[in-house]
Amino acid sequence: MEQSRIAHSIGIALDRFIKNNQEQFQYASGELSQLLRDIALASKVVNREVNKAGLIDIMGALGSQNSGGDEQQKLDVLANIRFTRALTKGGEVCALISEESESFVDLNNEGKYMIAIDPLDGSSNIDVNVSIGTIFSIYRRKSPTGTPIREEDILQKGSEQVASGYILYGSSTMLVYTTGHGVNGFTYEPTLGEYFLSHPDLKMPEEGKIFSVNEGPANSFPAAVKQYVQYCKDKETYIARYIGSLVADFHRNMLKGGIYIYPANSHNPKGKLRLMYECNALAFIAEQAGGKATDGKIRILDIQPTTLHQRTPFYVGSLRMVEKAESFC
Ligand code: AHM
Ligand code: MG
Repeated sequence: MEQSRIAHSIGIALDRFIKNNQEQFQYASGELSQLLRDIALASKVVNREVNKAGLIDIMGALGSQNSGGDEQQKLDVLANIRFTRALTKGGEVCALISEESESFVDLNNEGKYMIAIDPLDGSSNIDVNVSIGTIFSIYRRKSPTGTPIREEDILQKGSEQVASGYILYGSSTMLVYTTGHGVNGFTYEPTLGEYFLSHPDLKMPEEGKIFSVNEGPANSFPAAVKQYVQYCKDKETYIARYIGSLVADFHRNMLKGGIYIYPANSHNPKGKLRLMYECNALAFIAEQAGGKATDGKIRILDIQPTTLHQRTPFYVGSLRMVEKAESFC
């Protein structure tokens, strides 16, 4: 395997890391670097909102408004506004697709990149003080800049991502991303307002012991999934862990070794998770860290999307565990 040339000094600030490694980007024009900085900046604002989420009712009761004079809004809507604003101001993005918007948002015809984003994932955990996350995918547009956005710019396969990442708002806030040269994780230092490299060249253990699946709807899982889940339970060394926030479950499994599954069930015949702004980004990171992501049969990054909000069954995590799960399908 080609040796990664990315400089990995623990403690280096994100901005400097991006600058030092700019030549690693497929298109080293500096715009992708700026785009990553815009995302990091918006995430700091969202992090601030997430951290004071518990106070919103108290402040709301006092009739307070935020600094912009806006009414207090639900956190996921607020996060969508923060990221959209940051990406609009940056000017590098031609179009954005988001879990929060029905159709794509046309931002700037001169922009070279298309972004797919879930601004705040883990909706059931937002109001209860449990870890949540932001997930993003970056694509290069296919049509020439200056022309109207076309469907081919939007509906790209995951294998065409030029970068992807996530922000985990957990006991610490972390930003983890890849540009196709390995995966690096940065931890946020809130008093300095800066991300610092804490997890250089992240590798997912090839084997693991953790299986993460919501077994609530297990009665309506496909037979193969039922069998695989039973296989996991029969393995005495395996343990079950499920937060219900994709980023948090994925991140834990990436560090400790494990598999995350969201299969089809009777409520969600194609699974629950969205291909374009949940699964593709994490699939790219998993593969870059030595793991694997599939819908049970097809590599996630090879699925051709046909609609923005398309759902897919999702199996992601340690290579051997995902291979085993796939063998049941
Ligand atoms: P959301 O986009 O409404 O937040 O749904 C996605 C979330 C994932 O973060 C999580 O893994 C999954 O839904 C949990 O679903 P469930 O509550 O059905 O287990
Ligand atoms: Mg989501």
